Amino acid sequence: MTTPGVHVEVAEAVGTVTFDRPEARNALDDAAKTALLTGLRELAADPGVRCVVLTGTGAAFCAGQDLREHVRGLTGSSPAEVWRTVPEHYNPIARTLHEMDKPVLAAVNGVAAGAGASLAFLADCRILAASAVFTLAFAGIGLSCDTGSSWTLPRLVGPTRAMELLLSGRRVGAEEALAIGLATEVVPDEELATRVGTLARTLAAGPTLAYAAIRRAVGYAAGHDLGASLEVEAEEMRRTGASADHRAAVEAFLAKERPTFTGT
Ligand code: T3D
Repeated sequence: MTTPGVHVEVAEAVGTVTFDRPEARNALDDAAKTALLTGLRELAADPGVRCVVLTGTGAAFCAGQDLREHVRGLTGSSPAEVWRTVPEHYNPIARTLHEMDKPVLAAVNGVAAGAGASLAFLADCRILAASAVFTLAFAGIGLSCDTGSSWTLPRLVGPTRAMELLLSGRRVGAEEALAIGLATEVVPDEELATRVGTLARTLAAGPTLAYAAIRRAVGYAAGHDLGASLEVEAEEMRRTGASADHRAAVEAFLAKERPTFTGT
């Protein structure tokens, strides 16, 4: 599916969402945000898609909110309308990424700024090109933070570093991102697509129900105490224990064979 600003394609059980406004560093205007939300919802609902990848065209991953469109809104006849984009676009986009029952990878090919960085932080793994950069650009334009970064960033790097990055908006290069826990892996620029493709296809051929359960358990535990988290772990073990993939995998183990996962 190709819509203005965002391209979505599915191949080999991997759904790839590409931010595609390279003339604006893939900044998100209303059309792009609508296409992003629609595309993510379709990928989330499609049982044939077992891994989702986010990436960008050209020099950037995503520069966050399109500031030209934003200023047009602020200086138009209904400036308050501008802020509807947070509940109507950014929040459901963040929830869809966080709640979908399949792993999400961010292939961060260049700069990820503002909400663009927040989108990458919602992924399970961030594979960075060596030239990629994060910048929490919100305060630099006099704004608070959004798209889940108040929730994800402290969990990724701790509250002290999160506050420093949000207050300063400074650029965090790939090697620093790896050192502080913002990146899963850093690869040479020219190897990013190959590395992410291999990882995405590996995950897409994996135990999808178990991956979804792990996502839910880790997400739940981030906001609950040990006792409650143990209860959720028990429930997810019961759920995944009833799956065809679990049954087939333990039988394959005992037969000293490699398991084949169907995602069921
Ligand atoms: O209601 C709401 O809207 C609130 C929601 C807010 C969520 C947010 O995301 S707030 C944060 C918004 N993003 C930013 O503040 C980042 C702004 N961009 C930059 O700081 C830099 O452009 C980058 C660090 C991303 C990249 O720098 P660089 O040197 O590689 O590129 P550049 O020369 O600055 O930009 C290249 C072009 O992209 C340029 O256009 P031009 O002059 O060639 O016609 C520039 O204006 C355009 N561009 C970059 N970012 C945006 C953008 N155009 C619109 N919106 C952008 N965010």
